[in-house]
Amino acid sequence: MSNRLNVAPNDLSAFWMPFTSNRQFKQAPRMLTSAKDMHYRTTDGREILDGTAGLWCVNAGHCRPKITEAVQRQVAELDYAPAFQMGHPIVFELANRLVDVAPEGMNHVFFTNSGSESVETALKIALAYQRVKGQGARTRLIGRERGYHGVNFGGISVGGIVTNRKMFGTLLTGVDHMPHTHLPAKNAFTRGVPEHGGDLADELERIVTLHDASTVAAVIVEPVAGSTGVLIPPQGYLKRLRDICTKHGILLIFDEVITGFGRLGTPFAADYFGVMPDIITTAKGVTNGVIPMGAVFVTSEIHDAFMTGPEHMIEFFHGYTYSGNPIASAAAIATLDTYKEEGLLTRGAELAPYWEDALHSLKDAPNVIDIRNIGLVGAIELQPIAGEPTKRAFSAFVKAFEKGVLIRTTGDIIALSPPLIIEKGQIDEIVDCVRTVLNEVA
Ligand code: PXG
Repeated sequence: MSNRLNVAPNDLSAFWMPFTSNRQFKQAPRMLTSAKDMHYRTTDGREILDGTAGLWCVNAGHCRPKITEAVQRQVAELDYAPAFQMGHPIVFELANRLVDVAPEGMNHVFFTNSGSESVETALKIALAYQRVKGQGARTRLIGRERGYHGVNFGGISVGGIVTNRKMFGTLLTGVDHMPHTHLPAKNAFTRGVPEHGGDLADELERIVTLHDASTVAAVIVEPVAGSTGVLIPPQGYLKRLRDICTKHGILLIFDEVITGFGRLGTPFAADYFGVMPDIITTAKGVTNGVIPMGAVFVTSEIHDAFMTGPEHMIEFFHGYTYSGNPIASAAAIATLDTYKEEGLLTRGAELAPYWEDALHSLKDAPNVIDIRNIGLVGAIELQPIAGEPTKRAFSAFVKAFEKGVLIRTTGDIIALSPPLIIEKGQIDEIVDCVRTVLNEVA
């Protein structure tokens, strides 16, 4: 059996891989067989330094014993319990533990299985909330260009990534989009929060005026856009969005699927920016990526609005078979324990200056047209090869993997988001490798 895990399977065609160039991958597969702390191991026995925390989720590093043991214990004790009209103690404990680390006022949690489901759940809570408050005409949702909110229909409707939308019909109706905030001509090579572009929040006021506030339910944004290449909100931008939403009775949703659980050096991005939304979506880091789980946080104001009517009635017609699954819950509690014991929800703040200097040392590397950083997130934007967009960055990704470092690319942007346990020497290793591959793909 273990032997089988150490060789490449001889037929790769059955598995239709997600967000992957299937034909190219299957000609030269990159296979991972095990992991420990900051490293993966490949089928050919090489160690790969994880510069991306898996897909932005393995915040505490890989195969952490406490989490592994919690999952093993739980699967042997209570594997599954019905999620509707039944409960099990672990998920209630988890909800309390999550509320403790969440921003002030986020007092209730709805469980899902992924970031995409958290987004659908948040949008549905927002629409239903407006309706239970007697504001049933508020049915519009506002997202942002270049926003990524997962791959389900609500998420791609409010999302702003063209390739994720254009094949899939007319999507949700009643959705509008604010402009993105990426202004390289003004903000290139900014360290941390960019100076220019805060006034782009006023576009929300314009859109709300166009549709009339009485028709708008909610605005959803990633506080820091991740998938689209690490777009950091300009100074004052998020606060202005908050003020406009408050003024017009519109709910503000922060999609913290990436920024939640310590990525910016604070527990949540809402803490980092000092701006409180009404709803926060999370997933990924909630279980350290070990078992699928998402969690949507809401204020008491929102939760309590649903707790009316006859007590035998279901208050919110929504939920998943695996909402608050016992094994995912156990993984999440052990993950929160690990974060707490090792101070990981704030460790990014200590490392951020070193991370920032290391990344910006790449400024003079070939074809680098912008570098962005915040907390333990970074992006290096490359000049595309003329007529062959994405190719330069993808070649850099493949070469870095061959040299033993996992990076992530989107378009011609290299995105980095290592586990929060990274050491300074490993930051140097990632940056040195990126420098080497940028020379090779020049
Ligand atoms: N919202 C945000 C902000 C995300 O970043 C999702 C929702 C969807 O989560 P699920 O669990 O349904 O995938 C995400 C996911 C990348 C990358 O490399 C980013 C994500 C997923 C996979 C890859 O940028 N973000």
